[in-house]
Amino acid sequence: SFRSSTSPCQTSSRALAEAMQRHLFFSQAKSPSLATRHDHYRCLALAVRDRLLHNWVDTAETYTQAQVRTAVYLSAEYLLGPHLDNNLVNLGLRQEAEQACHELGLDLEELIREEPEPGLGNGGLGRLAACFQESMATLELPAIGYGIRYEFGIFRQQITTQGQQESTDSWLAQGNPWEVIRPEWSYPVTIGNHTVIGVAYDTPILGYGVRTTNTLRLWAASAPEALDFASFNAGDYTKAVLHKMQSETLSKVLYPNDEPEQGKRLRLSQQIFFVSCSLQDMFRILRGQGLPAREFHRKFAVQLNDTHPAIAVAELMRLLLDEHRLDWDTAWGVTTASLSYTNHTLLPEALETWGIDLFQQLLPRQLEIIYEINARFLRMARIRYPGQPDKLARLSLIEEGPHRKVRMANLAVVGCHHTNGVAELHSELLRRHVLADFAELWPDRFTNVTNGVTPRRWMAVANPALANLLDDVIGSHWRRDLTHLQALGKHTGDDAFLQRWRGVRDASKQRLVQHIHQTQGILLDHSSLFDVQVKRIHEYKRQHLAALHVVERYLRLRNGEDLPPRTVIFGGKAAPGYAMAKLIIRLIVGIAEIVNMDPAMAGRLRVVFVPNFSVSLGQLIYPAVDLSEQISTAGKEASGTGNMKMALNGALTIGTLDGANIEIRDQVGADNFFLFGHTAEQIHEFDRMGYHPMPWIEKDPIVREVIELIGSGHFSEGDRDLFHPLLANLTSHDPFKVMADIGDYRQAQNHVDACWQDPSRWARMSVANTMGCGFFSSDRSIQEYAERIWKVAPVPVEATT
Ligand code: 26Y
Repeated sequence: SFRSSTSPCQTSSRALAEAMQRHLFFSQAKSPSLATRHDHYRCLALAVRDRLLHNWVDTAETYTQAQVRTAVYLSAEYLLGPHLDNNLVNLGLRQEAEQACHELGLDLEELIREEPEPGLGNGGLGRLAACFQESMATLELPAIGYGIRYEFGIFRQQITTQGQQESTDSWLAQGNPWEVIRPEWSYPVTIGNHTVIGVAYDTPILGYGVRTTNTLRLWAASAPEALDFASFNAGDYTKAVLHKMQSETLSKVLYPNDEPEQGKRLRLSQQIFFVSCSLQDMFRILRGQGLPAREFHRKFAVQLNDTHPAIAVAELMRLLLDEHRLDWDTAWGVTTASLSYTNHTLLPEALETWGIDLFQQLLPRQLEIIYEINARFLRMARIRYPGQPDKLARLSLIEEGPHRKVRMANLAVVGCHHTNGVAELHSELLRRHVLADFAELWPDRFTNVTNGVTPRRWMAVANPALANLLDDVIGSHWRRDLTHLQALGKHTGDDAFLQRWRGVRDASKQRLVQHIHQTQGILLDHSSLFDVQVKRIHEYKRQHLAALHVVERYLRLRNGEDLPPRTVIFGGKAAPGYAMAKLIIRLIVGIAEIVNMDPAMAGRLRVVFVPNFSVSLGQLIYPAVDLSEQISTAGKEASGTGNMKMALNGALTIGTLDGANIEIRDQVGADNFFLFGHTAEQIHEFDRMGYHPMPWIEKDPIVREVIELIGSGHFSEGDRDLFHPLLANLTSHDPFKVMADIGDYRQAQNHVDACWQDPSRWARMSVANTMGCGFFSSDRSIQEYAERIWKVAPVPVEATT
């Protein structure tokens, strides 16, 4: 049969090498002498794709035959990272690929680096969606991910002396071997007086060690007509293609912000575009299985990744009412039984709202439905809370005032059967503050599902040396059940093991040293303590707190103090319009410049800003971290997931009692965690009583010296004005309480230095971190969603083709 060339018995390295050669000719249309490295990458990718197709097709077939209940993830972002290495690991083909490349005189690692990563997300929320897709497949859950196929993902960041420079990310420029276009599955979406067509592009999501290969279906926007012939014939060529261009703009680019911008027409259009296509696709699947629309909620459990897809509440109602002709009560029953909502932020200013005028223009029917949902909801709430207009005003889906707005979080809570936060503290604060009125009304709707990360990408792929060591010591089962890491407990007293542990960590650090040397020309000392903060740049994440501490160390070293050698590494993108975040980058770059030039700092202190932090760079950096900086103002970071990736790979955390840090500390033990800072409760009290940073600054001579030095232009070529906005903010308002925490942070850092001086103690603490992190697998998170919220069960995939 035509499939015989890719049957599983021929996945040997020889067969893989031959498949690559075949693809060079039949897919790339090249002779070996003309082949570029990218050609070779594509040949390998296509050969791997051939080998996963059976599983992918069998999975679809199984799901269709078995009429299974399906989890649907709706997310505006998927920060997938490169596919090749992950797919090799999940297929169990990593070694064969290495051998095949060797036989062809190629270097697998080099080919892996050729893949442009699909950066279809901003940060934590998008990466979580990607980890969740992989875990759902690994747990053999019938699942579909839906999103947007942005032609341009998150911008590329360059760092100059001027700070961050952005350029476009053309990840599709050389084609994408991992997607399959499905022109037969396309749907119209009407926005204002335009209709846009969404076309499906499917990407396989491979489970680890199972046949299950689920689908991530991303929508690309296209125009119903390529040309307006009336305009064309009249000679107006621009007008003839205008509508096509406008339509395609919809999936052109990812918004590079992780906080909402008011009133962006294109962003609201993107949301309805991908939500409507996805829901129409689900009705198509439902119909294919011979099920009526009123059974929608029995077939699908739909998770909303934050409020970006919350318009689904109104759009699902519209489809049920207008297209499928259900009555209101039946439609509402189906909608609320189908949808559930995850919140990812506590910052009240980050809750999405849309101006009524814009909504009316773009989505008049959906607005009408929202008004009706609100009227019925408030009628019920008025009976529950008679004579409490303030409460009703807070519950309302509409924010009143001169500019009325639709509150998407309220719409999501009202239209969903469950609302969850992403870490214990976050869920607690949601119930107590942000969504308190709703939690009082419907306590049973609120729950917590603590985030997790996939151990395949973040350990097996990113840290093969550690994976090998674990396999030797505790067996290989940790890849499927991360709680097996507990078994490391038996080996913490074993010196030979600890020696190997340190060897693994050292090798990861050397790998990073080599990369930074090659890309930035800075030579780092791998034996120094690697102190790392990589994440989006935000004031609440407090990169400036870490930067001020670096300046303090610089001063102390200049004063002759003897501190253990440190390398402080920063990385992360700032939203292009976020001036303060960009200024923080300039401060770090300015400090790095001075510190790294100063002969007195040689061998003692190095500061690096790694440009363009990404999933691929994360895979390189996380395994090399000794000290993980998780220093957000308590009560601001919903969860964090980088904190998990670092601890899992053996880093020790210096952190506040915020987000999942609290649970990490519980799991790894307080002795193995450097805690500092005020609690969320205390921070809340500051805000209630009126906070001022000045008293904290007055009693801290060191911080005064640090601020003065920065203000003197020492890190800005004598420019005393450059950092003024930052310093003025810290000394007058300090909204994120940097000054209240910096003294305690210093103490914790001193404790870090002391522990680092005892290498075997540090190694034991490092092992304790990996050992304790079994809980933070996204498999565990997904199991919780599946059992408690979705009621979706595993369906193993049989070989059918
Ligand atoms: C409204 C739009 C511009 C927007 C786009 C992206 C708003 C927010 C975001 C992204 C938010 C985000 O990444 N939140 C993070 O989610 C992670 C996964 O749950 C958490 O670990 C992390 O604490 C939280 O900041």
